[in-house]
Amino acid sequence: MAKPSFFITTPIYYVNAKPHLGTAYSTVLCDVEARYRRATGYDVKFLTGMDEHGEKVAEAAAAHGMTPQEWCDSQAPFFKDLWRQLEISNDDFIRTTEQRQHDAVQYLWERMKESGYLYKGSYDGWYCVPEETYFTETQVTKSDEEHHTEGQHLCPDCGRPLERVQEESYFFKLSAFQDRLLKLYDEHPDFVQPDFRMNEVRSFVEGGLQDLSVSRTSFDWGIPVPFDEKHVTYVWFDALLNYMTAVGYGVDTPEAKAELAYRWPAQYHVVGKDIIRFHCVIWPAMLMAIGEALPEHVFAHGFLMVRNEETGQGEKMSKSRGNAIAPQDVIDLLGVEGYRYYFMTDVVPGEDGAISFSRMEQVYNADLANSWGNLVSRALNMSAKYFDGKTPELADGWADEQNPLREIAQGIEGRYAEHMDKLEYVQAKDVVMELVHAANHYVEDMAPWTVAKDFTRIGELAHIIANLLESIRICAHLLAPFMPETSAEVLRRMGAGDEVGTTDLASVCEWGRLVGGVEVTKGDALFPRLQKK
Ligand code: ME8
Repeated sequence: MAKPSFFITTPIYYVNAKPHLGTAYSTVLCDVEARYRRATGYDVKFLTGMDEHGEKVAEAAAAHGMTPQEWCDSQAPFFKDLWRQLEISNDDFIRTTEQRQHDAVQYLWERMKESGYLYKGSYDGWYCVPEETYFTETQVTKSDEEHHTEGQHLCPDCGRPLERVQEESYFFKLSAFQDRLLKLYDEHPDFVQPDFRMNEVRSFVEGGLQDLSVSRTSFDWGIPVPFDEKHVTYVWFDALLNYMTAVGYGVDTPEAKAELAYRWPAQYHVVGKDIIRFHCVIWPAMLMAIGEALPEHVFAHGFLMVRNEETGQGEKMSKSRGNAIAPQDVIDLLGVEGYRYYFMTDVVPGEDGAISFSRMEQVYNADLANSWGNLVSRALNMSAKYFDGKTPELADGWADEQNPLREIAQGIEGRYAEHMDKLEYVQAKDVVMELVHAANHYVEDMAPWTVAKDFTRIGELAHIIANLLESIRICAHLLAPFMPETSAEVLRRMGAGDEVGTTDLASVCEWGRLVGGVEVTKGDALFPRLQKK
């Protein structure tokens, strides 16, 4: 039977700056889910990419003396290289300056025109370039005199000065969708996750919706409107469509139509809380207007903040505050796998997370060096030492015997999956670490080194080591979405390398699949302990 599709997307990032900890956070978050879904039998499409149009990117290009296209081309490698380094397993990388996006956006314009939800008018209001967002007079706040010229208009979201825009523009009749959006939220309460974000979206829509200007004439770095070439597409109208472009929207071939039917709607758009309105209000309304299916879920994660060690409070990361942390700084400290583990299991995805180097070291040492890494190394060393470089030979029925590890491992995949299905990675990690901790305690309780002194107890020793290795094998599979390379290495070291890349996680996690009498490799420490600097 064909595998079910699972289509998951990151936001496409503006190329005004290099990828940073925040953009990497969303991307790793999706990667973990994509890997988990592949392991549970889905045919995954994991999409990420770059948002290349708009004023912000055009300004960045000009500041570097390049054309916008040259600038975007020069930035693409920074994104692609960091994603490769962070083991991001995306299946596609879309750039909005590609021909496929140009064609899809022009196709969208034609469908919008037919829909009756498009009209020509003129926009007279405020625009925030850093956020690429329109604001009405009533939404903007006046600056306080201390920080800005009196009367200057500031962005209500980011606080930076706004630009006055007066131009001819096409409008999308967003105001016509209020009732339909509210009905969507009522009928699909999990459309926006986590649920407290849904309340935010709902009250925004209840407050009334304004029609949205979706083309620009005072500026030209965008996709031309096919029936009115002096207009270019508003960058968000362009950007949101990337999700459908990547699965064949607007392409008139049987293959593309089949791809679209198979892949769309997406199961998850993962975004930061800053762009919820675009994804939970504007995007579904656009899709309703053109009669396309809506994505199943939008998962909005919080923002990474830097913990101020003096106040204990999380602060916004910024170059001007001098507290920005570069991905490379964290990779240098924790390694790539430690990086992924830290951000994915110590920051609650829905909430803002205060991060710090001291917390990173603490989590790495406690969970990876002292618990997981230590367990693997002890068990493999003992197996090699007591069983001639191999896993113990297993007696028939060995796996049916009761022991505390088997008890925890039973049904573990189901408990873990309940959380992984909802991107609840902290809880999913707790499920796995319970077994890791229990296995470390088991080593102490069973004291295999004492048992090994008495050759009449060799059968007992084989059981102890087998129980440990079996727990490790299962944990390696469950940790693989977070730390793919380490898990693959652990499985290889214990002679279970053929299980790497499973697509049937539930059955490989059944207790009792350990293979006896195969060679083990001791290897170097997986997570050398970090010393306090
Ligand atoms: O908004 N913590 O692009 P963008 C966590 N092009 N995540 C963060 C973060 C932080 N401190 N800072 C940024 C855009 N992010 C549009 C998207 S999608 C059709 C178009 C992440 O480059 C988070 O996912 O400004 C946020 O939503 C995204 O980067 C914004 O990236």
